[in-house]
Amino acid sequence: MSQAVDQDLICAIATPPGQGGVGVVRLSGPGAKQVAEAICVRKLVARSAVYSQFVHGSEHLDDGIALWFPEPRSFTGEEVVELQGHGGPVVQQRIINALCRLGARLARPGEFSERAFHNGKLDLAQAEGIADLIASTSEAAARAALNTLRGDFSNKVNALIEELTGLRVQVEAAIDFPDEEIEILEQAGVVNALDGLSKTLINIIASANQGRLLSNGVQVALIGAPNVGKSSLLNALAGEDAAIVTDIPGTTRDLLKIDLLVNNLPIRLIDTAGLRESSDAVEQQGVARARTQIAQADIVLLVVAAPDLSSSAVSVQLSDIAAQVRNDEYASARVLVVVNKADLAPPPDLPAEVNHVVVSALTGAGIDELKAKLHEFVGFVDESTEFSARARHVDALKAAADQVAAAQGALHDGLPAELVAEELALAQHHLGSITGDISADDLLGRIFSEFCIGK
Ligand SMILES: Nc1nc2c(ncn2[C@@H]2O[C@H](COP(=O)(O)OP(=O)(O)OP(=O)(O)O)[C@@H](O)[C@H]2O)c(=O)[nH]1
Ligand SMILES: [Mg+2]
Repeated sequence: MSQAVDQDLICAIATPPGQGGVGVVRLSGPGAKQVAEAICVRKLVARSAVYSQFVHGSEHLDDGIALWFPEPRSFTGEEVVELQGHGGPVVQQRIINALCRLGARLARPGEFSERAFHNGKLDLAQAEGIADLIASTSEAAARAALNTLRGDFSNKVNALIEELTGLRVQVEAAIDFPDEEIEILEQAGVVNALDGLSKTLINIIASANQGRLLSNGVQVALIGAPNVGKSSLLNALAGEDAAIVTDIPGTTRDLLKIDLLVNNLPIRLIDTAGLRESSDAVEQQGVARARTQIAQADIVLLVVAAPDLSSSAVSVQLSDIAAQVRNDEYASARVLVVVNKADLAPPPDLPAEVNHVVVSALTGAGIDELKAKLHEFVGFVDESTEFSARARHVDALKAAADQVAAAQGALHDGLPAELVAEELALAQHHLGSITGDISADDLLGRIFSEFCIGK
């Protein structure tokens, strides 16, 4: 790893804020033992629990256990001391203050993991696995994140990188023989190997996408005209009365976001103000906010009410929905039409291109089907996830697959081996960004800054 990293002594409270039986303060960097021994009344012993008073000057701060991990056998790869005391915010803050007076500084979010990464203890995907394990909201997500932390995902990526390296060597060797390049490459099995590589990539992309959905979920926005039952649907999906429901059009003004698990798929469900022209300044702002959600959501649930559809203007409304579905405004999101209030009127025949589901938020009819449709929509298959992943991993895998396809195309078209080698080098570059073999500092900074303090 080439990036410059701070190597000073850092400390942070590693346990969650608030009160708890035990609170852990973590110290990492040169002099960690020396500084910890300045507040412990006993000598520390490598990798052993030492029960001690924690004191600073004449002040008795706490009693607890000190654990010293000499470098490099520690989480960060540096000298680390963990002070396990009582889990109270003031007690722990006093220990932190003492450590800072003795020369440590407060760690930035994710700085321990970042150091572990730079010291080769973890690769980038594994470090992200830690964050996803901590943030996991279901057993399945925790299992998948643990697999990533243990290296399951990285091993697959590294195997691909190794294969690509071998292929590049063969392709580059053929560059010296311009007249026989294609024959040489075919004989060496490069064409077949690239086919195999591309199939493997497709499988890994599918697994990584499952992992991404399981760990990070999807944003789903409820959008539609006033009074169609958007808030009622949010309540029905959440199984609680989270949103205000009235028969007055324009009830919802602000966005209401709730996180829920729909059969293991984490969903952030967003209720929005009914879309209509309004002279009310507050409602106008609500409608503007609703529109921003259309742009940001992974899935838009376009809610309509069955009785409105069976009115005389039905055909106009249906084509209007179809037009909305095709509208550019919804382009990046996937739109699912939800025909609500099916208890009041028979559902209309929607045009085939309109992906829809018929429900009643009032009676609960069709809600399970809606949930299943959400899974189907994002291609999520519960129980099939091997490892956790993130959108950036899926993007990198897809970019690598595109380069491999370009290399296959170049070979097929008889283009010079230099070009094939170049495409393969780019594919390798994209894969390397997953594990952090090749990473820009700003990417690393962004990833680690999203970690919690003390991790
Ligand atoms: N019969 C019936 N009534 C429903 C159903 N869903 C919602 N309603 C009623 O429709 C009215 C409007 O419901 P809301 O959930 O507030 O509608 P909304 O789309 O959030 O409305 P705004 O926030 O004003 O945009 C309420 O009186 C609900 O009880 C349904 O499936 N069947
Ligand atoms: Mg509402």
